[in-house]
Amino acid sequence: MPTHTVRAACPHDCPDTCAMLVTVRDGVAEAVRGDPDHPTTAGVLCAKVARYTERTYHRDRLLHPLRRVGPKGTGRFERVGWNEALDAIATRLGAIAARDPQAVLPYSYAGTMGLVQGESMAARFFHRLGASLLDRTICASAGASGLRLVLGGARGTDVEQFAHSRLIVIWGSNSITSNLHFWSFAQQAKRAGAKLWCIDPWRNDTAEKCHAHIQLRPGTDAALAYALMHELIRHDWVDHDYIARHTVGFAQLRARAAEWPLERAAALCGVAAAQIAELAHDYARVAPAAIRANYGLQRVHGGGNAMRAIACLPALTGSWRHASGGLLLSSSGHFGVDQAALERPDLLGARRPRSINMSALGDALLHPGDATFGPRVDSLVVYNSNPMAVAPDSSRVARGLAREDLFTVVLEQFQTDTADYADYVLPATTQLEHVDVHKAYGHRYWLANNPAIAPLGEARPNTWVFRELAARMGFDEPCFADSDATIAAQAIDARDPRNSGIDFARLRRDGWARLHDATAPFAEGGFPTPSGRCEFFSAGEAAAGRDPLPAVVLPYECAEADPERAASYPLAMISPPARNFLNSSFVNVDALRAREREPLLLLHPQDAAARGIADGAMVRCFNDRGSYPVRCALSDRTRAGLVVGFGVWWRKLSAGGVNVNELTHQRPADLGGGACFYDCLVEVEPAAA
Ligand SMILES: Nc1nc2c(c(=O)[nH]1)N[C@H]1C(S)=C(S)[C@@H](COP(=O)(O)OP(=O)(O)OC[C@H]3O[C@@H](n4cnc5c(=O)[nH]c(N)nc54)[C@H](O)[C@@H]3O)O[C@H]1N2
Ligand SMILES: Nc1nc2c(c(=O)[nH]1)N[C@H]1C(S)=C(S)[C@@H](COP(=O)(O)OP(=O)(O)OC[C@H]3O[C@@H](n4cnc5c(=O)[nH]c(N)nc54)[C@H](O)[C@@H]3O)O[C@H]1N2
Ligand code: SF4
Ligand SMILES: [Mo]
Repeated sequence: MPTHTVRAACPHDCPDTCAMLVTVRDGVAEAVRGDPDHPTTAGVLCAKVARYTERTYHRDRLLHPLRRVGPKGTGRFERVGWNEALDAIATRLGAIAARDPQAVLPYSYAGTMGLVQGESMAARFFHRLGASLLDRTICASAGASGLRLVLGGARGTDVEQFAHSRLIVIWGSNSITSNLHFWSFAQQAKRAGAKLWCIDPWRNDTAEKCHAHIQLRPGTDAALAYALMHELIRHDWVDHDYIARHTVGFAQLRARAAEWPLERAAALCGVAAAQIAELAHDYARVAPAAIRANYGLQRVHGGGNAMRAIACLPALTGSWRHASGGLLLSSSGHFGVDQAALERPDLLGARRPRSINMSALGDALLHPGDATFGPRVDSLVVYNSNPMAVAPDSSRVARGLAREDLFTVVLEQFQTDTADYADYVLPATTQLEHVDVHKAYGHRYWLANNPAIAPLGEARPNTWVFRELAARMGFDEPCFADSDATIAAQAIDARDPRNSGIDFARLRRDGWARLHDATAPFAEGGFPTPSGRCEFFSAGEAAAGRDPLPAVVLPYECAEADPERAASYPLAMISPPARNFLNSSFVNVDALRAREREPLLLLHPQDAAARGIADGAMVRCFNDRGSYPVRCALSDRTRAGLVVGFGVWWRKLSAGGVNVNELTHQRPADLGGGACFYDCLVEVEPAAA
C-alpha cells in the first residue's frame, strides 16, 4: 500500500504553531514531520510533537464513553454507549439550567489551539444555554492586558525578522523549551554577530546560550524596565522625533522613571546595578534591538504592569522604526478572526451571565452561592483542559471536584487527573482525526489541519459532542448544524483586508498562508490604541481611577509585601514547564516521561546546606496550602532563595499523588485577572525517612 501525505497543523499551546506533514499508509498515520517549506517550521518539529503518532495511538487513548461507578477521584468507570451518555448529560444539564443556567460552568483552555475544536460549537452551545462565562486567564491575560494598554493589542515584531536583529533581549522566556522556532532566528542573528541578553530568575537552557544574563528575583521586572528607562532618558538615548510623533505621556513617564535610579532597582531585583547599566547602554547603542518577551514574566501579582513597563522601551528608543527592532509578546492580534461568527454571543439574547475566573476554580467550586457570586456551580463541563493538574491551589480544586453534588463531564483523549473526577468521560479525537483551522501567537501564518485518519474507536470531535447535546436540548438555530469545515471557513474574516486571498479551501490545499500586514508594524506609528499612539500614559486608566502609568507592583508573596509569610516560607518558587512536556500534555507518553524521569526541584547549594539537604535527596516542599514531595537537584543555575519546581506533572504519575500546584495560590494578577503561578513562597525540608 503506497503512502500519502496530509497537511496538518500542530494543535498545541505553543507560539510556534508548526505546519506538519502526516504520512499515512492504509489508514494509519505512520509519522509526522515539519513542513520544510513553511518559513518558521523549516522542517523541524520539537521532540514532543515529533512523537505525535505515539500520543495518538497510545494504549491509554480513551475510545468509548465512560460513566463513573466509584467514588470521585478514584477513576473507576464503566463503558456506556454514546446515546446513553448524551441523553443522560442533556437531561441533567437541562434540569440544572431550568433552575438557573449559570449553575453550569464550561471549563476549557488550549489543549488544542484550533479555532474549530476550541471555542466554536462549544461556545455556541453554552451561549444558547445561558451558562456562566469562563474568564480564560490561566496563561496570558495579565501580560496581554498590559501590552494592550501600551500598544493597543497583541501585535509586534515579525518573528522572522529577529534573524536580522543586532541585539536581542529574551525576557521571561525559555525559548529553547517553549518557543524553539523563534530560537532558530535568534541563533541566525547570533551567528551574524548579534548580542543576546536573557532576563530570567534562573539560568535556563536559553540563558546558557546567551551572552549576558540578568538573573533577577521573580516579579521585579517592572522595576528593571523603569531603571532601563531612567538610564535611557538620563543619557538622552531616546528618539525624540519618534516620541513626539507616535507616543503620549513622555513627560509623565520620565517623571516616574526618575524614581528608579539604578541602585534602587538593582536592590529590589537582586542584581548588580552595573549589569542594568550595561543592558541600557547596549539597548540604546545597538540597532536594530528587539525584545522577545514571553508569558513567563507575567505569572506574578505585578505581571500586567511589568509587561506594560517593558512595552514602553521600544517606543522610547524608536526601535519600532526597524523591522528587526521593536518587541514581540504575541502576534495573535495580526489575525483577522471572526470571533462572533465562531462563538455566536448573540445567542445570549438579553442575558448577561456572570463570568468566573478559571484561575480560581477551587474557590468557585467550593462557593456555596450567594447574591454576589450568584448560584452555586452545579455542573462543570471540561474540554481541552486538565484543571486538576494545571489550576493553582490543587487541594481546593480537588475538594471542589470531589463534591458529590457536582455534575462533571470531561471531554478528553486520556484519563487525566481531571477525568478521574468526572461523572461522564467522553472520548475526544486528536489532531490527526479532525478538521481545524489555526492562527498563531508566535508567527503570521494561517494554517489548516486536514484529518489524516478516521477517529479511533468511538472518539469524536468536541464539535460533534456539542452539536449532539444541542440537538437533544432542542436548540434548533441553523448554526448548530454547521459542519467543521463550515466553521473553519467562518473563522477567517473575509471583510478583513489582512485575509485577502486567504480562505479555508486554499488553506486546506496549501496547508498555510501568510497574512497581509506591515512587517514593521509601528514604524510609522499607527498603534491600535484609543489615541492611535503608543500610550506611556493611559487616559482610559486614569479615568477609571487606576494608575495611568505602568506601576511597580510587588509579588503578593515576598519579604517586602508579606514579611510574616516570608519568615515561615523564605524561598520563592517558580514552576516553569519541563522541556519534554507541554503543560500537562505528554506526561503520559512513556518516551518523554522517561527523559524527565520524575518531578524535580532545583535548589541552590547555599539553601540546601542551610537545611542539611544533599543533592538528589527527596525533599518536602511546602507552605500553608499544601505539601509536595519531590526529588531535588542542587544547582547554581538557580539563585539563592529561589527554587524551581518543573511542571506540570500528572498527579497520579508523581510520587505523592500531587504536583507543584499543591503550593500555588489563586489570587489574581494586577491586570486581566491572570494566574500567579510564579508568585509563591515555600519552605523545603528533607523528606521524613
Ligand atoms: N516544551 C514546552 N513548551 C511550551 C510549554 C510547555 O509546557 N512546554 N507551554 C506553552 C505555553 S502554554 C506557554 S504560555 C508558553 C510559555 O512559555 P514562556 O512564555 O517562555 O513562559 P514560561 O515557560 O512560563 O517561563 C519562561 C521563563 O520565564 C521565567 N520567569 C519566571 N518568573 C519570571 C519573572 O518574574 N520575570 C522574568 N523575567 N522571568 C521569569 C522562567 O524562569 C522561565 O525560564 O510556552 C509554550 N511552550
Ligand atoms: N504551576 C504551573 N501551573 C501551570 C503553568 C505553569 O507554568 N506552572 N502553566 C499554565 C499555563 S501557561 C497554561 S496555558 C495552563 C495549561 O493548561 P491546559 O490548557 O489545561 O493544558 P494541558 O495541561 O496541556 O491540558 C490540555 C488537555 O486537553 C486535552 N486535549 C487536547 N486536544 C483536545 C481535543 O481536541 N479535545 C478535547 N476534548 N481535549 C483535548 C489534552 O489531552 C490535555 O489533557 O496551565 C497552567 N498551569
Ligand atoms: S514547537 Fe510548538 S508548535 Fe512546533 S511542534 Fe512543538 S509544540 Fe507544536
Ligand atoms: Mo500557557
